[in-house]
Amino acid sequence: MYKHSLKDFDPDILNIIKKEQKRQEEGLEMIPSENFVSPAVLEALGSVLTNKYSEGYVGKRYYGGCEFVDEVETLAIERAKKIFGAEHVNVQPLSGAPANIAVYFALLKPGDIVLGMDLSHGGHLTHGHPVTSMAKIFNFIRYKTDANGKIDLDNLRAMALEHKPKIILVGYSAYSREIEYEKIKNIADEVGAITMADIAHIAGLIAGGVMNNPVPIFDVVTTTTHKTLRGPRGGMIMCKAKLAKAIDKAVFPGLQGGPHENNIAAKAVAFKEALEPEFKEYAKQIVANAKILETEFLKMDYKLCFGGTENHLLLIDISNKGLSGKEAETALDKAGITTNKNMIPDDPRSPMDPSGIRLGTPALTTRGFKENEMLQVAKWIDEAIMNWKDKTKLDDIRAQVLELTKKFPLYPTL
Ligand code: DSN
Repeated sequence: MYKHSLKDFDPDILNIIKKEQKRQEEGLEMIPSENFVSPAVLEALGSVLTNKYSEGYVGKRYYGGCEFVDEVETLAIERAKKIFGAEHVNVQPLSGAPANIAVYFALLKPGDIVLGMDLSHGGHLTHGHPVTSMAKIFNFIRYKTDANGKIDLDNLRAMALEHKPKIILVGYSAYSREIEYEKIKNIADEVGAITMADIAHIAGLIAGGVMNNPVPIFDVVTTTTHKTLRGPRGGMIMCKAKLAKAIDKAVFPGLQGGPHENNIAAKAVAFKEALEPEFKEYAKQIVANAKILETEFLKMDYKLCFGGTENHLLLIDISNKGLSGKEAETALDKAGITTNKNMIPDDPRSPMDPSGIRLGTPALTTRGFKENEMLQVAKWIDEAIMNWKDKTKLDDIRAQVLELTKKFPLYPTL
């Protein structure tokens, strides 16, 4: 029998995990797609469910011994249905990209047209960026935000009428505004398109009731489970019952093999957490915290793409501050604040050295940060950006960040 623990057997890996935990504890995590899962989610992830093969679906597996993973997967599905009001749920996608790819293969033929948002305007690579393999198979036409930084529905309608897409795709990675699903559904109906929303970034805000829910309206909705939804790394597809068979077949056997049942158990735990009343408070606070950043950055003459935020994230064009997104990301890292450099709409610079930074509030809100802390965070971000070449200043901010984070511990020490 196994006797060794990580501590005894592999101190190298344990030490790296400890360093990463320290980094997470001692810094301000502001990448909008990241979050901190609960110890209960971690426990499910690290469970013996990882040992089990279970190709197929509940009650229809290609392996024996699936009675308990069937129970796990059923709970995950039922809880997701309850949160989002979905007719059908597939919890097997390994992450957001495979979820989107599965939908394309389920519902499209090679060459079919998808109308999706341009990456630099807040879309996602898997929404048809030319570097992706999907762009070699399907025909993605990309729409953009207008001069005011909003999605212009008249333009979207005109594009839909012109291109007659098979799918109209909404849901974004950097766009910070609410989405008018009903109106988009009407456009899709006019041209006979399938409606698809990728709610990876905002799933937790929808679960918490602070953003519009496309699930009852749209044909198919994909998400990751590890962003605002605060579960393990993973994906999920929700759809109307009429599409269930095609979606399930596209996930398995079309794209994936054995589902990761430890991950699915952790999704189920996160979904249970999302059904608790406290999760509504959490979601509300995420948006309130983002609003504080919006107000403070506007006061300090930062250019907010899309005019501001109605969700958990802000995309900031920092070209008027005399540095690039990459330089800002590096300076903020040195100050103990983790963000990511990001393209702004029609960015004249390159993806590895763009004009913007993207930041968000889900992880800090999990830590317990509220309005007062966010005011301080906005101040530190500005100080780091304005003093990006000054090592002493950045060290000084980092020391202050450390003091604040000590008051908001995350996990027991390893
Ligand atoms: N990488 C994710 C994000 O940061 O938004 C999306 O896939």
